[in-house]
Amino acid sequence: MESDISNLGVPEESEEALKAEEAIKEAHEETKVVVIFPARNEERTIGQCIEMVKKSKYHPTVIVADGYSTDNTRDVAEEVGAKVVVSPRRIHPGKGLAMKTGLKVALEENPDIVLFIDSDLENLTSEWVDMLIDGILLDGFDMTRGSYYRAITDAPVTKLVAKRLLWVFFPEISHFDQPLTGEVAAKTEVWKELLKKELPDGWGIDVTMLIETEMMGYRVKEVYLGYKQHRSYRRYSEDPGKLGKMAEQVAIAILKLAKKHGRIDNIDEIQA
Ligand SMILES: Nc1nc2c(ncn2[C@@H]2O[C@H](COP(=O)(O)OP(=O)(O)OP(=O)(O)O)[C@@H](O)[C@H]2O)c(=O)[nH]1
Ligand SMILES: [Mg+2]
Repeated sequence: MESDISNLGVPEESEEALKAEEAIKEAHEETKVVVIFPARNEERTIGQCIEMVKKSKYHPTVIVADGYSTDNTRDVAEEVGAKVVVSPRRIHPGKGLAMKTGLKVALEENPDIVLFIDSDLENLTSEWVDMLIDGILLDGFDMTRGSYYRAITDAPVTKLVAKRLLWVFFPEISHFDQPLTGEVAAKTEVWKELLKKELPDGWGIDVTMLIETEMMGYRVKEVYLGYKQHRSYRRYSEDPGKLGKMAEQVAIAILKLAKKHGRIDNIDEIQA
């Protein structure tokens, strides 16, 4: 039997509930959000990704941090209303340099929250943006990070390098399911503090940002976003060797931070 609550004497919307709803609406309207897409040769997905995030209830502005794409990435991005910034140096892999470049430009807009999203996503929706920002605005975290369900053979560097080395050197951070996620939101204050640190120019940047944010004592939360489908997986699914440079740079980033934070001797405790 279906329950009918209409005649239970409970007011449909109490004054308190209305006030809370109003406060949330105000937060959405007043919060300035910038989304940054690092991108290198992503003409096939960048346009749709930008259009999706623009549908977020937080109405973000969008920056594409381009790493000298040789396809039409920059043109497509501008056509759908993004600002394009190009890294100061042509290096590859250069995701870290692109992120830092985009971040500096984003901070000039005095945002409250800046959010990075990969531009090779094929199933991105505006809810991803909403959920990550809700985690900061409504749940009180300083940084939120996307986690997902992925193809079983996806993310070998996460599984075989990042999570294993985090377990050895930073066990308190090893519970993160996706320490290399490209979807990361944080308050401006956190990004400003991170820019004062030594951040790698390549693939080491994501795990470095996670470790440094945790070491500064900020509150970091993983937000489950559902299934992740992205183009890069197809590039290496037949040959994981294509991820060699990424594996190397992620390992080096964690080892350098282990040294910096006095954890390098943890290896003496580990049986090999
Ligand atoms: N600007 C710039 N962006 C890059 C560079 N390399 C990768 N990117 C972008 O960074 C994002 C993540 O790169 P992917 O190749 O998808 O790697 P990933 O998905 O994080 O890692 P996997 O899960 O292991 O595939 C994508 O939006 C890329 O276009 C680069 O050298 N410069
Ligand atoms: Mg990818």
